[in-house]
Amino acid sequence: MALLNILHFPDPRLRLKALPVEQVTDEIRQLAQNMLETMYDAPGIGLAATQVNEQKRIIVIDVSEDKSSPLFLINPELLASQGEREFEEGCLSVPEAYETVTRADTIRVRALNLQGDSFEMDADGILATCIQHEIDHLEGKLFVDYLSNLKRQRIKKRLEKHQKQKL
Ligand code: GNR
Ligand code: NI
Repeated sequence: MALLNILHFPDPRLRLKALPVEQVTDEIRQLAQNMLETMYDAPGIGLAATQVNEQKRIIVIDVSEDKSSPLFLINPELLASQGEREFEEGCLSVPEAYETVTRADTIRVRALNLQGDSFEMDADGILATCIQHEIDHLEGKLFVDYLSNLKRQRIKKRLEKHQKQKL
């Protein structure tokens, strides 16, 4: 197991579109487990491979209080979405920014599990929000893209300043 480095906005690598996983190999399983460990360590409720500089369509999620419900979604597809729901979102790639985003309230998703088997699931509430947030990452999209230009620029300036202090 290993902790992976999480990229921060406005890193251009967060804008890359992830490629489908052709086969769920031991290497993919290892990456997914390392992503889960990195997410728990952060701590966060979801992580997309794009955030750890891997352009592969892999998502890990656990919205439980006690790390009891890890969920691995490989090549996730949004099959259906219904309704609207506002949620205060944050992102491990956009530290210390929390803003309200409107997304679908109920979704149906198809994905491969760690065994490489296809499955479908319905989600609502925070799980539905999180899955949509993570699928966005695989498309190179961030929650700040839903905000006004002014808000996004403010967040960008603040994080760029942070980044410079570390160099
Ligand atoms: O940890 C996270 N919390 C969160 C809260 C509201 C909506 C989405 C999220 S996902 C985020 C972790 C993350 O950045 N995943 O990409
Ligand atoms: Ni995120």
